[in-house]
Amino acid sequence: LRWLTAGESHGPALVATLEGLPAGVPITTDMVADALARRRLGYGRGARMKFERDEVTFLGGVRHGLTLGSPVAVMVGNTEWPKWEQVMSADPVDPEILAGLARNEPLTRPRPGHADLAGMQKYGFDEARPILERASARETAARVAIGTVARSYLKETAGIELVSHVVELGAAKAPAGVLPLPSDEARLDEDPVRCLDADASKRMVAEIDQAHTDGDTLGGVVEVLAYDVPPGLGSHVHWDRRLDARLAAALMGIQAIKGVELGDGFDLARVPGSQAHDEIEPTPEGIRRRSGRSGGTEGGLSTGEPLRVRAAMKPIATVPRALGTLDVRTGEPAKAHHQRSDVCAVPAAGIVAEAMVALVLADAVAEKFGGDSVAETRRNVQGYLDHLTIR
Ligand code: EPS
Repeated sequence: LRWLTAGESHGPALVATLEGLPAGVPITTDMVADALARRRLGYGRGARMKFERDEVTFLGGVRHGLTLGSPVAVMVGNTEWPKWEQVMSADPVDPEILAGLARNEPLTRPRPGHADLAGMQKYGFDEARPILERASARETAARVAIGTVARSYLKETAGIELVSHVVELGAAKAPAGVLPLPSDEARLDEDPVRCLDADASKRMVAEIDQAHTDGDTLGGVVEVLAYDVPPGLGSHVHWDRRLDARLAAALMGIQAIKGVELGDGFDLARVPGSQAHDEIEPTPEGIRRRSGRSGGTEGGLSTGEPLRVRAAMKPIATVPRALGTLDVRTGEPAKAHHQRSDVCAVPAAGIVAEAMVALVLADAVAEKFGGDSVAETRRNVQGYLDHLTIR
């Protein structure tokens, strides 16, 4: 698969293209709109999530609710655009008009933790707008849009289903070992922080309320699970073919993610080998692992057990209680600019992480099983599973 996104946070739209999926994947505008609506949920999101809408339009690759096998192009329109038409205009705008716009005030006090400063240095800008517009996590809407197509492909061809939940938010933690199933999705989406445990959810909401009062922001940890992943996706033969490496890169590529774990991840480094691995046993239903510590990959290959990956999100960098920085115009110490921000976007990060895991798995399924129609890919998956010599 190949995919790309383009678009700025306050531009007219985000666009994404996805190439390499077969014909016949069910996808509709409503399916993408529903996924985008899930991304906007979550207690602690900022004002923009309330007044802005995501408008979905397929521009190519889909006809009558099914992919055509041609590149899929989708546009997520930004209803805020009329307010930004001059500030973010692609064509030159009369400098006098721009000078009169408060929105166009140069952002010369870079926020610590955002791409602002290093981006200005690298691309030679004297203010942060041209950097933060693209660095913004608004771009994840485009990923969720194509992630929805990838997800439909996984379900149709291999029966793979995904679910995510929030396992930590600030200092509040969900109890370990409680894993949601895909059928828990509606229940998770109803929870203000997308946490399975009601008591932990209350503590997470309280953490967000406290951070809001304190003029602060919070991060957390999300976990994505994928069920019915066949054994043998990815490969042990080379570093960049390892499924775990591809998942780690994809999740680390989400704005504000600072850590990724496969299965029990860092905890595995703290226990002896006898407690770190998943013992294998033959059962009447086939080969099983007795535990899921590895997160469903061994040696860079999927094992056939549920896949489990975690991503740690740092707190939002636009901190209301503004952090120390400099004003690049004067070189003098200053407070970082802040207009508005989310207190916490961890629940939304779970939805984005699902999209990234779906894209990585779709890539791995397409690579292993090929096929130009959903029916052909499905036959290939079934043929592989039917002819596994060890199972
Ligand atoms: C973002 C900052 C906020 C968020 C935005 C991501 O936007 P603004 O600076 O306009 O208030 O609302 O997220 C989205 C718009 C979105 O759709 O997720 C940032 O700096 O990353």
